[in-house]
Amino acid sequence: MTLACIGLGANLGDAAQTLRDAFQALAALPHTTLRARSQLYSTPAWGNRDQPPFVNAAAVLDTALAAPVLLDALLAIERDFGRVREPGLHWGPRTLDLDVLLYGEEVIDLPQLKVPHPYLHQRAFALLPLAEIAGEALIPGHGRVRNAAMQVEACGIAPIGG
Ligand code: PH2
Ligand code: MG
Ligand code: MG
Repeated sequence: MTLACIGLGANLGDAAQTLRDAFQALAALPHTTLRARSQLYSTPAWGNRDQPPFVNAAAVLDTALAAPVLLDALLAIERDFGRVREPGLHWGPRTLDLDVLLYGEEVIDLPQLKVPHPYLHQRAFALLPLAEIAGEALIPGHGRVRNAAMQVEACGIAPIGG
């Protein structure tokens, strides 16, 4: 079993309700236990700023699924929640985004999956929720989640409850 940290995000439709439902979908994954879930956070859009603010959160899973299998399961959940990927639109709005942020302390470099998530250590919208439930987790090459969370600019990010 491996502790995998998942980032959740949404900024289309009822994003907060989508994330609550997505936690349940994560808990229902085969060979997987949902160990912890963060509060929901309202976050300004990062990267492509010309889009609505996001709701973000994080989950810790204890899973026997290999990382690529876990990724496929997350993409299937995204599709179940109505995510349509627009070719060529990077960092655009989405009904649900589920990212593998950490997979134990493994470094994974596959075409479809890079772990740790390449931008995790720069992204307050991912680090703040994760620090709430997995502050001690190690981001290979970047130290502990808690320390990384204290070093990023967290302007405009606010917890909005469960
Ligand atoms: N996801 C992105 C790009 N920008 N900004 C916020 N606040 N939250 C996100 O989840 C997010 C983003 C691409 O995955
Ligand atoms: Mg993402
Ligand atoms: Mg994604």
